[in-house]
Amino acid sequence: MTIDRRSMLKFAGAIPMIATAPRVAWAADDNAGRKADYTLRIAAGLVELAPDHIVSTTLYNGQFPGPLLRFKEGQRIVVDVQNDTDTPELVHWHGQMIPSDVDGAAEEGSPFIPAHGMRRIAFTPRPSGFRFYHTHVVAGADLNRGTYTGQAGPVYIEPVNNPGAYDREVFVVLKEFLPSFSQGGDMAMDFLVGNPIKELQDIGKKADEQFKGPKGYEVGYELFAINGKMLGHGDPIRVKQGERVLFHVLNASAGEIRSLALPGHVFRIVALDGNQVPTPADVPVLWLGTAERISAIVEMNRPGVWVMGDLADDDRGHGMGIVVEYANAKGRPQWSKPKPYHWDYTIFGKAGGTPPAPDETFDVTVVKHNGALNGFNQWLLNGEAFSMATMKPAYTVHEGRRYRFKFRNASDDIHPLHLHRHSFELVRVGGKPTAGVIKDVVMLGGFQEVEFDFVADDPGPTLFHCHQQLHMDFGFMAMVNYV
Ligand SMILES: [Cu+2]
Repeated sequence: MTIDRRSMLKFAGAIPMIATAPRVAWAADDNAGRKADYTLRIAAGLVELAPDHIVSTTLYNGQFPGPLLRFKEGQRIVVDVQNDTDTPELVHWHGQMIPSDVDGAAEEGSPFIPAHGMRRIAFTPRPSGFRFYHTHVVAGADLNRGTYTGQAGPVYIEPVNNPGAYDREVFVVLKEFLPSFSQGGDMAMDFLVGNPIKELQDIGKKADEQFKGPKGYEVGYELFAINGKMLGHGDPIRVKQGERVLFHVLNASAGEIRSLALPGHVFRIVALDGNQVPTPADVPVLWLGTAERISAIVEMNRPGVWVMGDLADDDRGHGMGIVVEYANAKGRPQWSKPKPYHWDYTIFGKAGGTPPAPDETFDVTVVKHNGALNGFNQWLLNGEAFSMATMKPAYTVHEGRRYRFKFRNASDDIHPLHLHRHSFELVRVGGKPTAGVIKDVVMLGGFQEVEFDFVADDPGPTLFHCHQQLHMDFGFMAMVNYV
């Protein structure tokens, strides 16, 4: 998925790959009769991760990742979604502020795309930046459903003004394949800044005493890939000395946290979740929770053939990497492990800035009930697991007001918290105050706290959830409802 800026327009024009006109009359649709700008076809297909590793999964337009969709901010688009599978589907437009009925979450009232049926979706893309689209169905115990499949693809919404001081743009989609359940329990990861809070550890310990027994299920993966190819099997990213390459990195995992390093090079982070950061900063390693995006510029000043890959040797060894090759460089791709680096969102914030005081704060404590649901962990927010029957827990907001979520994690898992249809501003992460960092997913560390603000500026039912598929399916969701 390497594209130079010149060929971009050509590429964008080629995207409506399947231009089948819908044979259904679209009543009450202002776009009736108009041809769709894009068509997405959901169907089973094969991904050749490597010649001896061909996996079968559900895909968009028969490919992984799904086609890069380039929209223009404020320019209304029409997408036809054809579902050629046996089960109803949903396409969620992650990171966009669009109406609830097209956002793609059943909890918000978006209609399903029926099995072997079609739905036309029309909306005005916003805000500009790096977004993505993915399925939003419940997988539960079915690892052939939801984000365990290959249903994910990048979206880039062109801003009205495009400043970007770079020579080339490369989209990088990180994804695991062949999931399976295990009960060993994941290894705790300690790459986030901040320290565990004793009070939260005590709450977690009490819950663990109540829910003893074997560890709840976790999901592990056999194969790993960047842009749908295992390390060494796709085309390398070909660069020239002195070039400034803008990487748009998406963690399209169903629940893994990913790291990415390019030996001898630094990433200058310019945007998080598609939103420009107040203070671009150089980092040796990218860390991305599930569904997070990072846009970073790398100055190509160390000729050679390199592996850009995950820090975890096992995951990289099973495919999580891609070769970066300088013009005229030869030899085997080189990897070296960077020094340990702690991920800190606040370094990208506005120095000395303080977000405005919120009109109201929602305090939410996250507790795990180990193995409570037939061996699956159940997740509770202030003692309540999400239920589709009651649509609770729920938080009520008034349009125009500013709200603060304060999450307290009484578990050792890291949770990538995601709010639909709104962006939020980080207020405090790992004990450090910050301002000006606008995101739609943020990692909540084990036994830590995170605070973020959002302005209720997009009326309509709005879903909040942990982006770990296994967590959201077993309780870790809530509604935000406008009065
Ligand atoms: Cu979670």
